[in-house]
Amino acid sequence: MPEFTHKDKLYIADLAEPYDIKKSLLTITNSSGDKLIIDPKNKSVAHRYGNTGESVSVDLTAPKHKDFYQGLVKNAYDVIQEWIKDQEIVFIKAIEAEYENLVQDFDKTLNIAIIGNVSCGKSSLINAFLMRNRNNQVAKVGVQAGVTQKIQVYRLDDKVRLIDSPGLGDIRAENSEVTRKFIENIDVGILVVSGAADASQKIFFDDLKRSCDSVFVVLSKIDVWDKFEGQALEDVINQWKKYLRVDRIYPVCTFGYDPQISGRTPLDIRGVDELREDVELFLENRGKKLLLARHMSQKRKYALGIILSAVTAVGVQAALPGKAVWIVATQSTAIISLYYLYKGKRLTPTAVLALLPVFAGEAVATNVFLFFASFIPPTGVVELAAAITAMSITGAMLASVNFVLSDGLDLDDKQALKINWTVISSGQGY
Ligand SMILES: Nc1nc2c(ncn2[C@@H]2O[C@H](COP(=O)(O)OP(=O)(O)OP(=O)(O)O)[C@@H](O)[C@H]2O)c(=O)[nH]1
Ligand SMILES: [Mg+2]
Repeated sequence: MPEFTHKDKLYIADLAEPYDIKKSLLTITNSSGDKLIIDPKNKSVAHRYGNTGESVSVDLTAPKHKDFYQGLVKNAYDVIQEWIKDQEIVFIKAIEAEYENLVQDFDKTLNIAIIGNVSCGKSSLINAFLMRNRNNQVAKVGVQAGVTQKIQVYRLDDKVRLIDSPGLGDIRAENSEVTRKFIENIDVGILVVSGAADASQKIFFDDLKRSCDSVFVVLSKIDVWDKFEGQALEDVINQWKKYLRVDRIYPVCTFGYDPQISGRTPLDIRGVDELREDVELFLENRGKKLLLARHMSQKRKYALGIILSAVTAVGVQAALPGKAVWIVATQSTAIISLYYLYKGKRLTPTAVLALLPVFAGEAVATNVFLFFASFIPPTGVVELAAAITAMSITGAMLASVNFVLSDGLDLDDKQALKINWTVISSGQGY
C-alpha cells in the first residue's frame, strides 16, 4: 500500500451540487504520482496508480480497508480545514492591504481655486459644479459686482477647500495661514472668463498654471450668445483659445442662482457636466475623486459608479487563482467607498468583515461556491459560473448597502441591510 500523508497535494476534483464540499470529489496525489480519488457521497475511493494508470476501486466497507480509508477521508477534511484557515488569514490581509490603499486617499487634501473677474459667474459655477439647486447653494450669487468680497474660502470639510477669488495675487496678498497653505497645494485651477476674448486674461491663466497641476478654462454666460445668428459662440471660443493658448475651453451657462431672479424661472445649466467629468477624471487618477464626490448634491451617480466598477472588477477576478480573496477585497473596498461617500467617515476593515456574514448567511450556496471555487483547478465552465455568480452577488450586495446608506441609515442596522439584501438578491428590487 503506497503511503499518503497530509502533505500530499489535495484538491477538490469536482464541484458537487449544491456546492457542498462533502459531496465533492477529493483527489490526493502523492510523490509517486498515485492518486486517491475520494467520493464521500458514494462512500467510494478509487486508487489510480501513477506508473500504470490503472484504477482500482476500493471497497470502503471491506473490513481490511475500512479503518485506513475512513481515516484518510477524515485526514483529507482536516487538510481542507487547515487550508481554509490559511485562506482566511490571506483573505483578511488582502482586505487590509486594499483598505490601506484607500485610506491613503481619504487622508489626502483637495484644493480647488476658482479664479476670475468680478461678476463673471464664479459663485454660480461653484453651485452648478456641486449640483446644487437654488435652495442649497454653497456660494452666494448676486448682480452687484463684488458680491464675493475678494477671497471666499469654502471649507467643504477639513480636507476639501474651494477658493473663489478674482486672482491668485489676491490670495497671496491675503497672507493668512489658510490661504498660504492653499496656494502651495492647489490641485485644480479653474479660470472663469466671460464675454469677448480678452488677451489680458493670459496673465491670470499663466499665474494659475504656475501654481497648480491642472488648469481648466471656463467661458461662462454662453446664453448671452443665444441671440446671435451663426457661429458667434464658436468664434468667441476659438479666439479665447488663441489668446490663452489652450486646446480646450469649457463653455457653460449657470443662470438662475441669483436670489433676485423670480423663483419660477428655472435654472439654466449647460456645459457643467463636461467640466465636472474632466475634473473628476483628473482627480480619479490622483485618488481624490471621492473627496469631492461626497459634497455633490446628487450622490446616486457616484454610488452607481462605485458599484459598477466593483461588479466589473469581480467578473475579471473570478478567473484568478485564489479568487475569493480578491472578490471579497473588492466588495469590501466598494463598501468602504460607499460609506465614505454618504457618511464622510472611514469604515474599518473589521467593520466591513463583520458585515459580510449578513450577506453570506442569506446566500450560502453562492458565497460558499465562490470560496471553494478558489481551490479548484481552473476549467472554463467553472470560471464562467464563478464570474456570473461573483458579479451578481456583488451587485446585489452593494445595491443593498447603497439603499441603506442613501436612506440615511447606518450599516450597523443589520435588519435593514438584510431586508434590502433579500429583496434585491431575489430579483424583486429591480
Ligand atoms: N446671463 C447669465 N448670467 C449669469 C450666468 N451665471 C451667472 N450669472 C449672473 O451673473 C451675476 C454674477 O454671478 P456670480 O455667480 O455672483 O458671479 P461672481 O463671479 O461670483 O461674482 P462676484 O462674487 O461678485 O465677483 C449674477 O447676477 C448671476 O445671476 C450665466 O450663465 N448667464
Ligand atoms: Mg462670487
